[in-house]
Amino acid sequence: MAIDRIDIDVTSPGRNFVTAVVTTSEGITGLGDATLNGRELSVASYLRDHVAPTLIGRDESAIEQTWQYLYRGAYWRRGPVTMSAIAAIDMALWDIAAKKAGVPLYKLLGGACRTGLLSYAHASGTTIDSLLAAVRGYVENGFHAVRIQAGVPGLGQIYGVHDTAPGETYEYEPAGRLTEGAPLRPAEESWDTAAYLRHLPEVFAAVREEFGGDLRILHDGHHRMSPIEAAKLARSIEPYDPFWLEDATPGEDQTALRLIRQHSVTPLAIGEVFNSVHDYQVLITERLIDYVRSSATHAGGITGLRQIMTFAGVYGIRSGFHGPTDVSPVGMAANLHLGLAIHNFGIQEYMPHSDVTLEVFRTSYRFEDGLLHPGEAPGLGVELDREAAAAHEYVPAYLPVNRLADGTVHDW
Ligand code: GCO
Ligand code: MG
Repeated sequence: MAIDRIDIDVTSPGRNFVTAVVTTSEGITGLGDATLNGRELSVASYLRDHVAPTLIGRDESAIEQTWQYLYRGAYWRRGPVTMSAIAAIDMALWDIAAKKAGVPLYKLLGGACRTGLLSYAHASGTTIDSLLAAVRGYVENGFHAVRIQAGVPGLGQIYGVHDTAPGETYEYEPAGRLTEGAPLRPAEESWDTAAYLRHLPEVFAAVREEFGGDLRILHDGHHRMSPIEAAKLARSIEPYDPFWLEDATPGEDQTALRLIRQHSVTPLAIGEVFNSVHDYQVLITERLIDYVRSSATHAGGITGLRQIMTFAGVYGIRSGFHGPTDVSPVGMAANLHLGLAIHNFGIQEYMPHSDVTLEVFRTSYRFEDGLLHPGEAPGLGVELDREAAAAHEYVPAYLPVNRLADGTVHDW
């Protein structure tokens, strides 16, 4: 058996997704997610123009070798575009291998280490009251862990904040779709770190007081703080027992986390923008983090993410895989199968996709009593309705740009 055909599908059911569809000479099809938010077409071209033609006729069961061939063979290593492209092929080959074996993928990865995956939802509100209402909705829906993001007095629209009616899940979508005829530019948001640092401990205090000690409370700093600001925040929220503080500082400076660690015992999570095990070298060996935030989609697929988790496991560091709506249902399924099969699973982010997305990508994963499970369908357990997908054409969409009050561009 060999790889016979590779199609790269770009579709936009509510938001953009890039999917590699790999078909073998026996007619088995595997799917891989290659969605890179705001830069989708560059990965599609990387796959179509530079990867797919080199793989036709190769043994589809040589998954590790294909990964190394694409990684080492390109000479130019790492980077989000390359690693998302490798991820898509890798996931598709794992999907094929598990379909051939007739088992859900987690069984090929070593089998289930647990009955389900503890998951966290995104609760947010422009005010503390609306945030509390959103948290309540998730708790009533069975979540034991909730990420909290709140509006900051004096600032307008900021990352991750939106009011929802109680019980309603919010399909968080920071990438703004550009309307025809309008200039092809990202939206702009404003930021003030001092105001945020003053406000957040109050937000944590309110949620902890309202929901008691059992609820796991998470927060995403979204790369906005300097190391000393992050240390100050990590220390100021410590009394409220946070489950984690995510992306406190921009991810590319691994040594920044040393400073946060010197001042606080708040658990730290980082890595959604990383794409290889090398990005974690200092963080893992110096025990500067507690959770790995990568997803299979952006970190070289199941093979790449498994490398990271094996390395992290040596240091007792656990997973907290990235699961926003810009990781497609295929990428989400890959995260779930790996999460079920590794010993050092921690928690899984869960932002449900919209109904229109789920009409195009039919999933078999399920959520019950706060736990996600990848399901028992062979392979990844996701089907792509290619006809339905073709009806949703790509729409340019970009993540916002952040500015300080004086116009300086700040990390978003
Ligand atoms: C998260 C992330 C996302 C990112 C998005 C960018 O923790 O889920 O920060 O919300 O902003 O994935 O594409
Ligand atoms: Mg994040």
